[in-house]
Amino acid sequence: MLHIGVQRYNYNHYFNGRLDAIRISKGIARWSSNFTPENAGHFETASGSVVTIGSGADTKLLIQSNNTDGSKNIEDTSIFGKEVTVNGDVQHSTGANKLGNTSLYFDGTGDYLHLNDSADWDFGSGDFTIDFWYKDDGTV
Ligand SMILES: [Ca+2]
Repeated sequence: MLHIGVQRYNYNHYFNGRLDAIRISKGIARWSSNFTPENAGHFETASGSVVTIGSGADTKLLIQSNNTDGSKNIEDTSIFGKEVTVNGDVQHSTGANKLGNTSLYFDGTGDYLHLNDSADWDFGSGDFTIDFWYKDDGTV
């Protein structure tokens, strides 16, 4: 399985902050040289919406946040459409969005996303890329 937002070892360290445009890619090293994030072809905004570029078969998971404030309707918009289960109250939230209307807010208490086990999470010895936007609301 894959959990996003919690340390799986003992389930008592939860992420407090925001994530946006979470993408897991297998079989491709997307960022192999210096780049400027806004212009790197990852996502771009057009006509007020988020446009995904490069969401082909290499993209095994893509969780964007472009929803209404407070919505818990969190979806994998890769072509695989994996089921995303919300634990706690992970939700789309306005106020600190990076791409689209919202980002995913994790309040630091019991919040994480669950995805079922998949061979897509086993990277083996090949190339892979995990990328996302991140804003920490907690204290270390
Ligand atoms: Ca919570």
